[in-house]
Amino acid sequence: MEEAGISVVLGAQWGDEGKGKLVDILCEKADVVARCQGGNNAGHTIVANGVAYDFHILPSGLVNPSCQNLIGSGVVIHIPSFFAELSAAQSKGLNTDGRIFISSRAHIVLDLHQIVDGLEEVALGKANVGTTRKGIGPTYSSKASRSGLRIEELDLEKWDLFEKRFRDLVGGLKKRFGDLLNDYDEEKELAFLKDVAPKVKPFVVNAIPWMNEKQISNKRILVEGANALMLDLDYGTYPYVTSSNTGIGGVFTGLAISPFKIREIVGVVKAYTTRVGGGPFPTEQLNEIGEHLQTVGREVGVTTGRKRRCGWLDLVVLKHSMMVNHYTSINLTKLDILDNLPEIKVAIAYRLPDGSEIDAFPPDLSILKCIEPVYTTLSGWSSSIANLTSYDDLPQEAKNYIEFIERFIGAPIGSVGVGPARENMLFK
Ligand code: 2SA
Ligand code: GDP
Ligand code: MG
Repeated sequence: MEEAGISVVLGAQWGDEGKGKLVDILCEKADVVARCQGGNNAGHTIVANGVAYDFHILPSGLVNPSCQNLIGSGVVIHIPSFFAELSAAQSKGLNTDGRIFISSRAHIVLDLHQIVDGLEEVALGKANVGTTRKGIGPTYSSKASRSGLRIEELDLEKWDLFEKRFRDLVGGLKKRFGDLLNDYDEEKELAFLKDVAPKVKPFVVNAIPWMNEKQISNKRILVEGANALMLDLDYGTYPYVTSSNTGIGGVFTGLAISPFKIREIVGVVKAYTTRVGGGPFPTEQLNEIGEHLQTVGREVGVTTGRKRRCGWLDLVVLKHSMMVNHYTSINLTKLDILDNLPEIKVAIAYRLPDGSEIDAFPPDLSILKCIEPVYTTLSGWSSSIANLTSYDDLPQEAKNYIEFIERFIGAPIGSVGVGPARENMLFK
């Protein structure tokens, strides 16, 4: 991040790899941090100067006082949650004045969308997706069906039009869900939006000229991905995915940036695998290994408090992720969580029921259900690496693990996380 240009940080697995921590480190040298997709389904934990911050919709660049922060056009925003998070950040001592901007094209998540999210999960029988119930899928559905409401519409000067569009959207969903929406108070939500409209306005910018000006003036821009590639609407384990493009594609559709200004695409990879919610997870360990990773790694959802499912590192997943996102380097995180395992397994292929092996991640859920991972076993290091300050001091077994991953996926590992704090990052 020393030079001008754009750095992109993307989750390479099923999320919660530790993107927030890397963004926090990189944003020390950034002028702008931008979110391009997702909403407050994301959850980043940052531990800076002894204070732990949980960010959901706010870009992690708020932790750096000299950074400006953009919630981009591809993001969906639940306004009450935005203000609640903003005041929580302020109460922890962050000065947010004049440092946070919302694209006028970002879509509004209504309380109604959140109710519908729950209904789709339970009443319509999709419970096994295990969404965060933050209204993300229903809001992107409204957007794609052209009935969604954008932030720029929330304006008292054109209130009659907003009210009509709001009532059309609500009416459409009421037709679809009928009595299930009897408890939803349409008038209350509309009154809230009317009241909050003038409070939102100071944050709103036309993000196209805004971002272009930053690029023309050679600002250092950091794009903070939310969720991760295996939750991508097109390239993840569909339909067990979120409703946005979480890969490199979402960076371009969610922000007006030049592909030629991208200097680096950093893939964040957890040293093992976790997943929240339903869906395929070939290397999941429903045994004491999984429990060990869950407990030692404190694998609990930042947004919903759900226990994360845990398993071995899956290099088939990472190769797939690499082929979609083309990482220029990898940040390997939570290596310290593997400290006390005498042996560590990594999946290098999948075996089909007929005994043949595949090394490309299959799009077909019925195939994913019947494959068995093919593992290579590496030696553990059986010592604590949590207080190390130099890459060279890592035990040889840990270096072997890192180099095995590098060779397999064909991208250099530039940094390794050995603890949650800023200083627990070893640069190669
Ligand atoms: P949604 O709510 O429509 O985006 O859910 C669809 C699927 O995407 C998964 N998803 C996530 N997976 C991991 N982490 C996420 N963020 C939170 C965190 C999750 C939490 O940082 O811990 O607190 O539970 C996240 N957001 C969405 C989700 O589990 C569904 O499988
Ligand atoms: P994100 O959604 O990708 O930003 O990740 P989350 O914040 O949801 O989850 C990652 C968790 O791991 C957070 O609690 C971090 O504080 C923590 N963390 C990040 N890197 C490391 C690391 O290298 N070691 C350990 N032990 N914890 C880490
Ligand atoms: Mg997270």
